[in-house]
Amino acid sequence: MAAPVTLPAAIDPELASAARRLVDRAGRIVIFAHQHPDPDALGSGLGLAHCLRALGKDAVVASPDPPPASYAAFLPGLATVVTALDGPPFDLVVALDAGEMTRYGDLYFRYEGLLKDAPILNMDHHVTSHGCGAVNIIDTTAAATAELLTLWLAQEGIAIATDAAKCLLAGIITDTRAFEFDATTPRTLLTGAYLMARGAVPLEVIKPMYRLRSLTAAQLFGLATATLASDHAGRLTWAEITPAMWLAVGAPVGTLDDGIPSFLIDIEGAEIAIFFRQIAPTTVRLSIRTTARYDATQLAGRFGGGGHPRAAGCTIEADLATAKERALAAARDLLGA
Ligand SMILES: [Mn+2]
Repeated sequence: MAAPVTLPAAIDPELASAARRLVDRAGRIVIFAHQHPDPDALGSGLGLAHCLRALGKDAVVASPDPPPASYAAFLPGLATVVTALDGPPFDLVVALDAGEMTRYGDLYFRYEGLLKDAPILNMDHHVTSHGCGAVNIIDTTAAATAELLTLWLAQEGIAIATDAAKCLLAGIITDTRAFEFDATTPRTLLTGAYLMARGAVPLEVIKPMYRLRSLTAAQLFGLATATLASDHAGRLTWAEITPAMWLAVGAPVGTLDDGIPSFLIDIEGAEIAIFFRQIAPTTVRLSIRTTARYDATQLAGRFGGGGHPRAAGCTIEADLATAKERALAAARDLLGA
């Protein structure tokens, strides 16, 4: 038998107990996942719902937007997530993975009649979070809301059964890209271990999220990456996709081409990578990736785009040859400077 995993009491005990009191007093609980819900919001929500139902509570997860159906592969209970509320009034709202009520769309305001007597418990890990609850458990050192929620459940001695553990681990894995991002700490891994000890399996999340692609997407990947080119001794890499390639595999133009920009920047020696996506005769979208020495927003900014320092994008209204000529000249400028 594996050694038991023990989690630290990471949450201020008074805050943890205040949250516990809100839960103990409530019979009917609605858990909010933010708009365009990601697996952390949904996994945290469903994980908590599974635990609360085991305590005899009536718990439902609600999001203003329907969850992507593909997440059902690794989030047990996904089909129970609702986008509308009804029935008797709720006596607790738990808002997860965002610290402003506006990030939950119009859920709160649309159902104010059902929610007006329900206090709000907010748990989140975003640096921008101010807290939107009567009790706010905000920890920006947590890699995921699911990490923070697991710590709270463990600290309060609330049992996490297998389905809950699977949902919570999915939140941690997706917010860290399988423990790859800087936000991952020893505590994140310990929390993952705690959930694995309760039956969650990392591969069940990692494969569908990051590795599995449809045959059509794989064929498209082959066509696009066959255009791979480079110069500046491999420091600049690029590839392109055209409407003809989408047509050749029978996919709608502009779809199924995820993952190619990261493929281009992961080539050894690459410092700037550009993926040219021609979606119309004179419309070319660029996905730019860079390594730490270069700022992707600087390059995207030259063409009116933006994004993050390592990943940015822009659109050039020109034919593909012209768009490539202009963007590659700008990239060479940056590399030569
Ligand atoms: Mn999150």
